[in-house]
Amino acid sequence: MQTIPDPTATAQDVLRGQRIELPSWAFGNSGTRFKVFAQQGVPRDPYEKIADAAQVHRYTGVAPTVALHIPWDKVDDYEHLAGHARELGVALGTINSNTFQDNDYMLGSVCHPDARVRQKAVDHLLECVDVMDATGSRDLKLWFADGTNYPGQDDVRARQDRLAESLSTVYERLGPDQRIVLEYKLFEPSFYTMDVPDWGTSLIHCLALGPKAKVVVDTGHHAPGTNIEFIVASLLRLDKLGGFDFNSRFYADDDLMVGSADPFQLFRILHECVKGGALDGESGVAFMLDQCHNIEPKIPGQIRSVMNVQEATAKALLVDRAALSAAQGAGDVLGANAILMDAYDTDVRPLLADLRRGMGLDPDPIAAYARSGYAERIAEERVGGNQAGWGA
Ligand code: RM4
Ligand code: MN
Repeated sequence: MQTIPDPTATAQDVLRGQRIELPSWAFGNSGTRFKVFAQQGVPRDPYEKIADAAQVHRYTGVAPTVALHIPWDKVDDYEHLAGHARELGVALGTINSNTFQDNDYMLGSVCHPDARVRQKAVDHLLECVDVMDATGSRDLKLWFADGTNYPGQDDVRARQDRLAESLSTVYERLGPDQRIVLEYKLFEPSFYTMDVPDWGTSLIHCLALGPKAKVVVDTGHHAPGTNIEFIVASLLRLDKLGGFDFNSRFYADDDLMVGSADPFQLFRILHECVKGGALDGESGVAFMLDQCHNIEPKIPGQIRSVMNVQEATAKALLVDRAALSAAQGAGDVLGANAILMDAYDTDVRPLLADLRRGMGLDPDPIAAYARSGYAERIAEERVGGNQAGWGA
């Protein structure tokens, strides 16, 4: 007898294997340029950030790695930090470079007109690769604040040449299993030109570098109304999607909880991921969060974000793809749209609760975390010292 695959069971299999990386900076204090509201129990060093991240993994089961930001997470001994992570059941993930918080970088870093500053920026990126060697990280995530504020301020084309040269020096230094993932951002902090403003520019540089360079799509880094799923489909088609920095935006680079403003957009992105094989372990597509929790508590904020990605993924996995492509092939516009919407309109919370039970987890991660008393414990224990914050 022929067995018909159960779509729910298939979705659960994929969801069980999904991996979502957490940003260390999500656990520190953050805010806007108007005010940073300090919260109780916030980590004071990278060790405590990792301990908090491990809580998110403990209740979701799908977030076993933590991305570091250098120098915010600078420590003397990265192997020791990696050991600490291991003891807590997690591992260190992507290394994020930072060439935007030094006075020397006022006119840029790797694109700066002065060769001395460019060298300083490149040296920092090379140091990040040294960190990757120590932590066993695969990815170096590059985001450059470089750009100009005024027409004529610098030669925009020469800046591209400097960027290409700097990137290729770093690329040459990568080990065989290490990668550069290059992020783009439309505007801010530069307002006339950003040197890597869009996926086309990132892709141009990644193609020139070679197979170990891929594009990162930060969902908050586009103009309003940009069709991000189109970008995702195009990059997957070329095997050039390195990963995501997930977050949510209303206006600009808001860095709010992924899927909160527009869960439908997140679903559409994940639908392209499912079709493009991005959820297969070997795809190399990294699903990372890049968020800050300015007014909500941080650990539950991360748990909620992981759950939002899981919900969008579950819905994307429930799309009846055979029916969809039949409807598309037949030119059935309304039918095809209805098939997609059927999946989106499915309440996947029971499916995910069931998945969690099967993984030996509480079906309600937020409630389980709240019951654990961890928040109260860290508020009591973490007194004295300097709380970590965005930029430290
Ligand atoms: C940037 C960019 C990077 C992130 C920093 C904190 O806007 O999104 O990915 O590392 O912010
Ligand atoms: Mn980002």
